[in-house]
Amino acid sequence: MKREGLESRFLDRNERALARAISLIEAGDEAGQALLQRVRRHGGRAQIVGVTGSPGSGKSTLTDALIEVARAKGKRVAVVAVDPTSPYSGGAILGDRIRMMRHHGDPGVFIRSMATRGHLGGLATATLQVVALLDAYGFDVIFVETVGVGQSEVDIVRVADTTVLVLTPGQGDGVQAFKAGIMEVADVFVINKFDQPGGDRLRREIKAALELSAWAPEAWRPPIVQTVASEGAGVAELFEQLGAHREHLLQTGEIERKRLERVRFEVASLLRGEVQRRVEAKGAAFVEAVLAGETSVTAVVDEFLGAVRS
Ligand SMILES: Nc1nc2c(ncn2[C@@H]2O[C@H](COP(=O)(O)OP(=O)(O)OP(=O)(O)O)[C@@H](O)[C@H]2O)c(=O)[nH]1
Ligand SMILES: [Mg+2]
Repeated sequence: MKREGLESRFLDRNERALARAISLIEAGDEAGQALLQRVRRHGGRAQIVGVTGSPGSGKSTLTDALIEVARAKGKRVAVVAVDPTSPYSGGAILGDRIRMMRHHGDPGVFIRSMATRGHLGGLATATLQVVALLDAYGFDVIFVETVGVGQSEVDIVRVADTTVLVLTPGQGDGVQAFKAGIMEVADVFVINKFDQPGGDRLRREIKAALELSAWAPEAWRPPIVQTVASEGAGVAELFEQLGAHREHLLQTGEIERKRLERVRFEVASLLRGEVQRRVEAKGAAFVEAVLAGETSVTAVVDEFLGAVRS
């Protein structure tokens, strides 16, 4: 009875119902999963944009500026700021919230910070499920801000429709990006803080790196956009490039593949979390048996999978 109420309020685009639904997902509550199952089919229209880059590169400032451009075009925008560094929302998230406060009261803008709580599959699964909710709710653009450090955060970016990699001049950032293997997932490169020295050089470095790849004729060639997010410079062009990439995804049919990939990733990360939990719950006996040569790791896994199946 109560659940049905939540569902219909959610589908009526009641913001408090949305906030409640997200809290249920974050807490790993069954009711959240049930709601998501029922509303998911309403999704599939939003453009999901991952915004990643080193700490302090200007991701939040840029996202905030993008909200402005998107709103001027009548788009409904949601932002999910993922903080993998702390299990509780820390100072950085608070800073983001305050910065984006000017959108408070605008029903076309929804901003949410995420941190790990009760969710079984960890932050990655919870984030994807929240994104699925926001999509079903009816936002046109969903920004997911993550710091490009940990592997799982990179993974979230891998399953966005469009991934924006924010780099800054003068920090050997380009080289760092190569190391993290994140260069390959970027659909749009942003050189933010272009008001600082070294922007042109970074641009040349990225260009040279891109030229090393063999591009199929119909492939999307990642553009390089230079911005001064704190002044809004270059942000309109960035927004245009996001639109161009979406157009490309629609024309090639890639958009559908991305959508399938997200669900696949959601299942995989939830499964990973569940397996981890069960292995930990199993105790130490099997470890001792492996160490004593009484059994093998593969035998333990077989036995374990058997137990999961039953
Ligand atoms: N000079 C200059 N400063 C900028 C620019 N964009 C952002 N900043 C400043 O850089 C600092 C960090 O910006 P944020 O937007 O918080 O960066 P972030 O990448 O979201 O940071 P984390 O979420 O902590 O990883 C802030 O003090 C911004 O005002 C820019 O284009 N030029
Ligand atoms: Mg930020």
